[in-house]
Amino acid sequence: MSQLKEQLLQLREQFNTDLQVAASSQDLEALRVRFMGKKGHLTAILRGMGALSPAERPAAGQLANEIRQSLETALEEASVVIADREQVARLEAETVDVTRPGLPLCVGGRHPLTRVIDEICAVFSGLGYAIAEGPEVEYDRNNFELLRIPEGHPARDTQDTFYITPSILLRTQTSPVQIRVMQQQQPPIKIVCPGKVYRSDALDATHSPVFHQVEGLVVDENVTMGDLVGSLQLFAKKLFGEQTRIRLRPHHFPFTEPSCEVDISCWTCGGEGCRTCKGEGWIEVLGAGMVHPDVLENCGIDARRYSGFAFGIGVERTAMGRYGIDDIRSFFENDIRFLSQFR
Ligand code: 2NM
Repeated sequence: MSQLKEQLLQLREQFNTDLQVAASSQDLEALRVRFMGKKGHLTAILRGMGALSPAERPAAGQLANEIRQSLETALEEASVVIADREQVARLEAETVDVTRPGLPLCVGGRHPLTRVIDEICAVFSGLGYAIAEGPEVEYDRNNFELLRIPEGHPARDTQDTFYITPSILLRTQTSPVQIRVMQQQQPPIKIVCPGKVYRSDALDATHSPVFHQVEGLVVDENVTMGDLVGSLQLFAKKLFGEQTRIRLRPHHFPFTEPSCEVDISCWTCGGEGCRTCKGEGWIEVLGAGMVHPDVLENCGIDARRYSGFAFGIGVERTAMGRYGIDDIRSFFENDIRFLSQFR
């Protein structure tokens, strides 16, 4: 009997020591299995009770029960404390610091070419022009033939044009959009055509095989060169500032007669001559002219009744002048250090 009692008391002592170092609910469960499980220490000791005499059994049984009870109570209490501690740790780990500064938000901006195109279109919208768009893959006929650029004309040189088939190509100007509009509707016509155009040029600081144009077209009764000059003067003032003047120089285009190139007074020096205008006082921004009567007739418009003017603005050239960019390749390289300057 005293040996069994000794064993039970020792068991309780060992249990209490182990309980001290149990740190988690897993530790506790392992402890419970080790002492009170089917193959646990307590069960093993109780098996020894069979060897006791009937007189000794009640007292031994009582002690065993007390000890089992006390182990269970101790486990219970420890489990409440540990569960509580674990809960606190979990909440702490999940805490969100609502006062922390947020992640920086990246706000994009429009590409400088898009900005210039939008600005030009906004000015012409304000002057009553509609915006017309068309395909970048065009018929030879719309891009060249109907614009008085016949086969063999230097402007059709395969070196300057990307052909898809002998009669289909990447447009070299947005004029074919104006051809399409003239074929579909009678005057009055008053449109601008923004878009990408293609020429088989080697890429360098001032040339790109892809660039952008905004072309304008006005066709009505009694449209004169005076209307062209007045309209472009108005456009130049709105886009480059009220003090801007324009200057026309004679030129040649196959699709207009007469034709001219149009300069504006330098927005930096006002005409004195400076770095922006390379000492000229003037900056070339567009080409223009009176639409050739044959072009009108080619599209089903009566050239005896109607006349028109047209112009073409180079978007890259305008943006380079405007923002002081010296290499056309900057527009197409997608370098974020360049682009982020236009937010
Ligand atoms: C330019 C210069 C001069 C032009 C002519 C036409 C059309 F379709 F009416 F004949 N569209 N655009 C034109 C005229 C374009 O770009 C420098």
